[in-house]
Amino acid sequence: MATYIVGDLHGCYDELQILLEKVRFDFTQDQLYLTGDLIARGDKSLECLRFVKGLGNRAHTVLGNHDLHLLATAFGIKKAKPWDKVDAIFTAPDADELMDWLRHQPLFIHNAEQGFSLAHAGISPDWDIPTAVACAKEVEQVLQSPDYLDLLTQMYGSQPDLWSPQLQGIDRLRYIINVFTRMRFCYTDHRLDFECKLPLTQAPQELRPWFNLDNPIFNTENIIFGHWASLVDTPTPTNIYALDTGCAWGNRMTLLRWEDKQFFTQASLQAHK
Ligand SMILES: [Mn+2]
Repeated sequence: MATYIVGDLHGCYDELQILLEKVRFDFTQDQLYLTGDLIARGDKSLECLRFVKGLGNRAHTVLGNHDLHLLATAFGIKKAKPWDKVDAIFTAPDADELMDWLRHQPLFIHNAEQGFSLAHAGISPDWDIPTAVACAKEVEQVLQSPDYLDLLTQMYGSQPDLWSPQLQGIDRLRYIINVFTRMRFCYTDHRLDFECKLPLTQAPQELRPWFNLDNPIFNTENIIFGHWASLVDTPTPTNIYALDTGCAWGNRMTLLRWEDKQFFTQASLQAHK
């Protein structure tokens, strides 16, 4: 049995299949973890959703910002962006099952046995692992409850940008969602920044990637994430695994085999402007 973790699919179904063939993924024994953002940008978002759902308990994904946005769009809260190329999902005969399945996926996976944690964007500089586990559960419970439409309507926005255990209600849930699905840079006082789109080397001095802030788990915990495609080819600490290498942007898809830490990559097959 082997454990694989793949970066954001973003509709790049063919590249995933090539990678799974390359490693001779064993559908009867192996496990596939995914960093979320299964859909949007690439040409085969519907195929990606169906495939991961079809893997059943062999697949473990976390939710990304695009996955949550897809849910909001499917339920009429937001409008689809044409360049996301997700319309085929909404008219598919299995659309309801796919959205129901997606709504039941977690925001965070802590695999204590194999020694890694997985989130789409990252873990708050103010959380330890038990807090991250508990916070993810708080959001998951609402998303899986009859109140999910309220949550999907009110999750948008970038405030509050600083954690406090006293946060309550939608403010608390929005902070948790933003950390797990949207975070990239933070200020040194741990406030989240959502403005800076610059590459790491050009970012203003007061901003740091979240994993460079002073949280002890950022030195000790193996943390795997996606979301930040422009980190491609940027070195990160050895326990910090940035797996989104921008396949949907014409770069490549990255698959990590956890047992021997071997990386497998597949160049994007899509035509790009
Ligand atoms: Mn993302």
